[in-house]
Amino acid sequence: MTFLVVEGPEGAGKTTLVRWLQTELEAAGVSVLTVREPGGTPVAEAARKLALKSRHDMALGAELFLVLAARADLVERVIRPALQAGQVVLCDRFWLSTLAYQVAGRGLPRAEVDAALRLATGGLEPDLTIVLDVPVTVGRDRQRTARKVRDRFEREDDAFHERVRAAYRAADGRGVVHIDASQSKQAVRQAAWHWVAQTAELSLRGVS
Ligand code: Z5A
Repeated sequence: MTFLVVEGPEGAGKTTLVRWLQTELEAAGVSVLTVREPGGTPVAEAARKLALKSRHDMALGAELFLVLAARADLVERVIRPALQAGQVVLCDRFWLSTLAYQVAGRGLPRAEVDAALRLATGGLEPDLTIVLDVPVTVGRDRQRTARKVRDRFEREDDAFHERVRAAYRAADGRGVVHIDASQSKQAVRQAAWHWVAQTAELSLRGVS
């Protein structure tokens, strides 16, 4: 059982990479479950809709608890059962997103958010977190080209997105690796596969 996460600011190429990794892992005979946050259960999808699309102003704590409610439901009802069944779980965003957006971006206090995160996840930690890094302007341009409809976060100013990016760039700890995602898709895939293959292999052999 291996829990893999892809993280990074808007337009970094997370979804593109997650789709490619799923295809490659399946081609290698690995049973993969792919999810994206916030979302993945009826309750989490309802929370996502409010957190991303609500037209009403909301308290910062309300936004935090929406993303954490989504995570708690996804972890308990989908991620843990899949890991226990021996699947590899591939997740588009996880707890680093909360530290980047709600702590660095919104300014909520780290210690309290850490405690809430532990409660929401039951302490579940990814085996590997790939952090994709792109300059804010590059991410924006990619989204514009992809004609993505902007959500509450994407409508924030550059200063907000620079804080988010800086938090990602500063992220470290167990299983966290960084990839320069302003490179070609091919180069990003190659770098990511190096880490994924290493992590999945170790785990499959029962070493990690
Ligand atoms: N949020 C939060 O606040 N707190 C939390 O705890 C969590 C989430 C979990 C979810 O957004 C929002 O929820 C997020 C933070 C908040 N909002 N923001 N910002 P989402 O799921 O709707 O969207 P996203 O995660 O930000 O995805 P994105 O902006 O669509 O970006 P992406 O997935 O990283 O990029 P992509 O869709 O793979 O690629 C975008 C385009 O770039 C596409 O046309 C690709 O073909 C192209 N691309 C990808 N890679 C490359 C390379 N290497 N070169 C050139 N072009 C590329």
